[in-house]
Amino acid sequence: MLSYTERANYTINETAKKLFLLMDEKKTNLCFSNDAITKQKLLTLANTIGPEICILKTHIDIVEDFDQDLIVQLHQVSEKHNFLLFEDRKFADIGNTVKHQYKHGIYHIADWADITNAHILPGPGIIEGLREVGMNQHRGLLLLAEMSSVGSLATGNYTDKAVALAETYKDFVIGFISQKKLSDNPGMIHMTPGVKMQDTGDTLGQQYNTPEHVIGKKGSDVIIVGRGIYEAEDPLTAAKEYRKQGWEAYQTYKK
Ligand code: S5P
Repeated sequence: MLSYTERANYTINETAKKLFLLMDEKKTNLCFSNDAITKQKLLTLANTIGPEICILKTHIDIVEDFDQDLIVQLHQVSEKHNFLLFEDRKFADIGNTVKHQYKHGIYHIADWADITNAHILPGPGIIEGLREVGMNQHRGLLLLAEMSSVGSLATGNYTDKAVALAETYKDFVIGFISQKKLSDNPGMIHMTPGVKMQDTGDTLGQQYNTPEHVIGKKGSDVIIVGRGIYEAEDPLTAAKEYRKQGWEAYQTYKK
């Protein structure tokens, strides 16, 4: 297997290149899922966990006191600690609608999120719509090829279709949300949610695996961790541990 830096040569997408280089430079393949519902909590967590991560993932529409200043500050924190911003919007509509959802409304996601993601349920038009907006701003898109939850319908043919679509639109699609490595193209990045060291799941269908399982055994690239970090007694110590385990797992897997 190649290093993340070597893999940067296999993608033409600027955000993907930046991410691969950043991961090696900072020695982290940890994405923190910052699911805070207040501006202050979100920013405090971003500042605390920032030094440990390559990506900060948000659900911007759950923040009760959202305002434009949050975006300004989030951007500043991302520059200070050198990580990318990923808005976990999970677009799912026809091309023309997602184009507006990505660019307009109150969140203007395309203006600040380096990465966003989409379901492929509507077919290629959803990628084309997002691409019309995102390519001009050098953004990257992840396709939801698999999900971590019990009974997910994103399996088999559906998952294969996501891999094929990613190849067709590889100037904009940078990889997948998946539970394992799906593509043999080294330029595609696999990010895996459902990662926690202690629990095996929650009461609403979430299923957890360890960093070692996800990266070391399943060949994913980036671990996405939410409650494992922000509900820990000491979030920074927890983040350091996930970072260490995720990083070591890739170094072993790569050999
Ligand atoms: O299949 C998925 C895809 C995603 S993006 N399963 C997920 O859990 N996610 C997201 O990852 C989910 O929306 C949440 O923000 C995060 C997992 O959070 P945790 O607290 O369970 O680690």
